[in-house]
Amino acid sequence: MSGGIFILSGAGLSAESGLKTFRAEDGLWEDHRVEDVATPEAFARDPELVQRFYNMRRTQAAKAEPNAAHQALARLQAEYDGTVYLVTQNVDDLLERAGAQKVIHMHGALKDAMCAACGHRWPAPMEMHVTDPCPACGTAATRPDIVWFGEIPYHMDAIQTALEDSDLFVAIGTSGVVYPAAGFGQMAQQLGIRTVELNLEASGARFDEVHEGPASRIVPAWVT
Ligand code: BV8
Repeated sequence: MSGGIFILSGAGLSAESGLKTFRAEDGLWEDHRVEDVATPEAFARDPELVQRFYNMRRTQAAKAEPNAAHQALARLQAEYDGTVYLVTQNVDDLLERAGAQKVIHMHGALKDAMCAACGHRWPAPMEMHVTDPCPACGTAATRPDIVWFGEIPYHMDAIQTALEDSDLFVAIGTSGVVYPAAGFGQMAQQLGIRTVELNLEASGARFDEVHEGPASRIVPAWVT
């Protein structure tokens, strides 16, 4: 059995499926910086504005199709004779829809809803409103099951274990700006793991190997 392959993906993996990245030239939504909308403070201040932002993202993600990069990663996970850990910062479900069996969504997922009062989770409807009562406790405190800036990412223990089980770390389509995800490459290097970047343009972070180009071309090429 070969060693694990730890694959961290960011918005660049889904860019060619038509889903905007965070730091694209505009990177704004309804004149709001994403960082100003994806926060608990924004939700407390104007919950319907935040719900509208995620309703738009959820609708866009549902209309998007997995691209060749998602498909190549799902194939790798199915065919590799070791474990392929697909750790994603993305909240879309394109890897799952490409056939990936296990995806670690460290920043949550658009397809899930959560109750801010009792923590109950359920499949999110396409359109969510904060007045929607929680199916478990009935409180009108519905929120997207998304990790906002200032909140603790999900599955951090599983991610640490996956890194320690891997002998290759690959970062795909991520600018390496947001922590703790941005620190995983350095953790890999400290563990003596070989690190590879696949990105439209090199992010500038230190990797043993860098491949530049669109994910839909360079990910399938790298996987084969
Ligand atoms: C936490 C869900 C504590 C929401 C997201 C000061 C210094 C350091 C850190 C901080 C600081 N102040 C605050 C912090 C912490 C903060 C942070 O890092 N802030 C940044 C802005 C400095 N982090 C947090 O708050 C995190 N929580 O720290 O808790 C803690 C931590 C650990 C343990 C205990 C406690 C929570 C952060 C999560 C926020 N939620 N997403 C939503 O989606 O709406 S973050 C969101 O932005 C994404 O999930 C992703 O993580 C990030 C965007 O990054 P990318 O995915 O890389 O996208 P980006 O647009 O930046 O880049 C696109 C890339 O794609 C580019 O490289 C481009 O070249 C490439 N590309 C484009 N097209 C293509 C392509 N590549 C290939 N092919 C293409 N076609």
